Amino acid sequence: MKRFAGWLLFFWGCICCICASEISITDSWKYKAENDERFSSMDWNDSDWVTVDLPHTWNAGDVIDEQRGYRRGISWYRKKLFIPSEARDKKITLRFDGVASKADVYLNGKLLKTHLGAYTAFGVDITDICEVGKENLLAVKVDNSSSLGEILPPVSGDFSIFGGIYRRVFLQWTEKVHFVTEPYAAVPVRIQTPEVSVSEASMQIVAFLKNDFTDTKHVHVNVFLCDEMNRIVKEKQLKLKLIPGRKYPISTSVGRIENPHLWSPELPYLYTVKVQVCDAKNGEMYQEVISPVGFRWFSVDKTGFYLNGKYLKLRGAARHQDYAGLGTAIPVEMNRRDMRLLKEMGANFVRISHYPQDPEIYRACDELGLIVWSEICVVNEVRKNAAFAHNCKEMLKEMILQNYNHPSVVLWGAMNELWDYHKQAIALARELEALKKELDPYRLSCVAFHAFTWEKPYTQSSKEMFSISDVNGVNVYESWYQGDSATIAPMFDKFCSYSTAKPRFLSEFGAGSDERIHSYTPRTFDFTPEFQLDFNRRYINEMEKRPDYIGYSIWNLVDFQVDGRGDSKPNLNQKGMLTEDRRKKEIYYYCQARWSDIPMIHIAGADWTKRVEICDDSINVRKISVFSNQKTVELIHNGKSLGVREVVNGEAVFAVPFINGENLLDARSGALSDRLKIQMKLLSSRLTDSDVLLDGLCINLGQEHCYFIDPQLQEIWIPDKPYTKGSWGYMDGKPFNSWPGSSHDGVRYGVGADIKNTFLEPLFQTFLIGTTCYRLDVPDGVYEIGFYFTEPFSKDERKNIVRTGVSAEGQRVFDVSVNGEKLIDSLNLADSYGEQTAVVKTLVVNVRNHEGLEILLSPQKGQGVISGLKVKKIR
Ligand code: GCB
Repeated sequence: MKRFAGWLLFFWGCICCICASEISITDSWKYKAENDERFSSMDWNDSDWVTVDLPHTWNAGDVIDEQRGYRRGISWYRKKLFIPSEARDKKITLRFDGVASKADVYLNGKLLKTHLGAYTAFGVDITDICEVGKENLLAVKVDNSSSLGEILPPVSGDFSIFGGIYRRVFLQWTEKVHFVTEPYAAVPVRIQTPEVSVSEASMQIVAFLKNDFTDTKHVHVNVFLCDEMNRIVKEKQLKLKLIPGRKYPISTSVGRIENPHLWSPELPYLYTVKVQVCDAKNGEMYQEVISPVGFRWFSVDKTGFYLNGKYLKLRGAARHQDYAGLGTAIPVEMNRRDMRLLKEMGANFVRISHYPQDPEIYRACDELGLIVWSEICVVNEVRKNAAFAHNCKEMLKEMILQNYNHPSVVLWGAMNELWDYHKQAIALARELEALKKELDPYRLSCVAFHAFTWEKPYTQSSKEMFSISDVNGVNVYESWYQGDSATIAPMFDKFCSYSTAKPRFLSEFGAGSDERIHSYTPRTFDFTPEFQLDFNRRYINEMEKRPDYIGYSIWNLVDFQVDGRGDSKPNLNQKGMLTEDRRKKEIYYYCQARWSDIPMIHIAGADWTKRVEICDDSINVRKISVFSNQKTVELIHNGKSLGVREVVNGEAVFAVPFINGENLLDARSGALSDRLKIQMKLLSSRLTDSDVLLDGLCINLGQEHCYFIDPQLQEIWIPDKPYTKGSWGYMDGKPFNSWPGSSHDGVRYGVGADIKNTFLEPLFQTFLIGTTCYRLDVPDGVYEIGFYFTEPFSKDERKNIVRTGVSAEGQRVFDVSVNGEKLIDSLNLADSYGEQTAVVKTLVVNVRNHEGLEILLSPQKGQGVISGLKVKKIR
């Protein structure tokens, strides 16, 4: 025990240091992707197990990598755990910040805890089992099987559940007089700020103290509230007599704090509360708890959200927690970085969804000034059994009690998009609501509804669901999964007519994008960043006009992995404003221009700097947006000013006369500037013009309005067109580029399938179907022709013979000939290569007598399909 040196400010620094009694145990774990109950035993030989460091998930590459599959099941971890002698005679605990989804924790062969739930922390008391000053054997059985969904949320969801010990683990010890954190790994001391105004605030602390010594202890509990300069603002002392084995509730306030510095997104002022428990006789300190505290008050009604008495429109995004290549096992700093990126975008809000996330996220929100909606993962469905309801409640308790002290947290959520408001679902919603209010009466409760469910006939059950929480969120995807730009605003109105009594929040809206696909005429579900911008622009414009929605949150800050999702990058939800490896998409800059006060300027198109376009003129006029939060911007193109334009809603649009070759764009506003170099290759539509075919003409068949960039070869695949004389195109058949009826009830990009053997899905997912003749009026010479094929439909899909153009037996067989010569005989893509597999065939053809290139796909069974053509003149 260390001696408590008194109340002097001078000693703060020392006190913080002496209280370090926590070790992060991240290195040298042994891992095995198998299940055998004997793995818990101390003498099991794990020398042939893989050595891993935490955080770790066994699914890091699974979801994205088509070879591996998404393993859901049981794995074991083992760790030799040395407990330092400093921990002798102390209360010793292990804290797991997150294990997905079920953990059985054994120490020295004994099962000490089973924890259910992938997204909340838990503690394991090892005091009586562990051997201090020695090595102990920690073994953890981890399970992320889908069957857990029967009793544990989420039953299902549009995100992958990465198995593993994917957050940090700590070995902690305290004196035997200590604050109680179990059973929910709660904050040791709860801080409440029930009354806050500009002139004064109150603060109370609520905790339980326990004496695990065998004799009675007299203690002083010293509470200090310090400002940012570490000056004591308030202090208080309690005197307690602690009988062994009992839990003592503490609830005390520190008196009125005059003229408090308020916490807000503009100025997230944080005080520090220090609570020390010291022996009354000798001043020795048993435990010190340090926690940030922010003073703010908020209220909400149908006119909006008010923070510290001022109207504040909540603007931000939701966040999933995985990262490219790492899955959910990300270094803790990456959590903070995500929040910083969100803040730098000008957001004041984050929906931590659909589950509680790393403690660092909440800390970062406190410090950066982001208002938090945090929810547990009751997504889509509620199982009707008692265990499910119990586990939901446990999870809610953990989320609230672990994150109680964060001033950033304003809204507690429990449910997202239930499909069916059955009796048990409504009962659970009510119970969770009551629990939220019981545990934390100072915050708002919220729920997110799905358009499909509330659009169903307005039944008594939906009426009930709308009446439960303080704030009703709605997830709207008009003009993405369904509807179009004209149905967005009516949908918002409609929700108002359903949720009449409660404040409303647009809790989700979003469109996917892929930096490899671009268009000047973006359309729903084409995955172009241009459509993502168009979509978000419409929603944001609408939301900014509507005080009846207290806020709006874009889905999602980041692209995230979803096993089985068939977008242009399979197994990924691409609605992020950042890519999965956190590169900024154009939409990020757009929001920054609209939301942030920090001066910025950005020329849109940074991910589209290499362009190939058909243009029979020497100048190709294209619109370019400049995003800025300044009043006006000037754009200079190859040294010539295109004028100064007013910035409207974060954007000024210029018509840029692109020339063949390099186009240097220079945007300026006062001292701000941004530069972008766009390499534009203008192709003549007349194939007789000399250079059209020298670098190769890459045509993305089936695609009508998008350009696709192969990031490795830097080839630009241009959209296709019907044939015109002197040029190229399909003579018959039809382009297939979108398809209603995906697993997400919307349209897909082409077939929306994970095409094996390639990363260039957008090239293979769209195709020509039923085409028998494709013509290119090329001049005489020797040509290399690349044919890009795939059987685009799965076996099941081919049962629909009309839609998929197969024969009555589900077959597709065709010949390919060029200029009358059969070069590929009886091509049966599904049988020879497997369905949805990329096949590239390259042939060399000599064109003579001005015959051009005539490619025939002659069907034997069903209709021919072809996804791409690359034609290059080699001689
Ligand atoms: C939703 C869900 C979310 C999905 C999103 C989408 O409504 O709440 O989990 O990821 O739609 O992108 O489809």
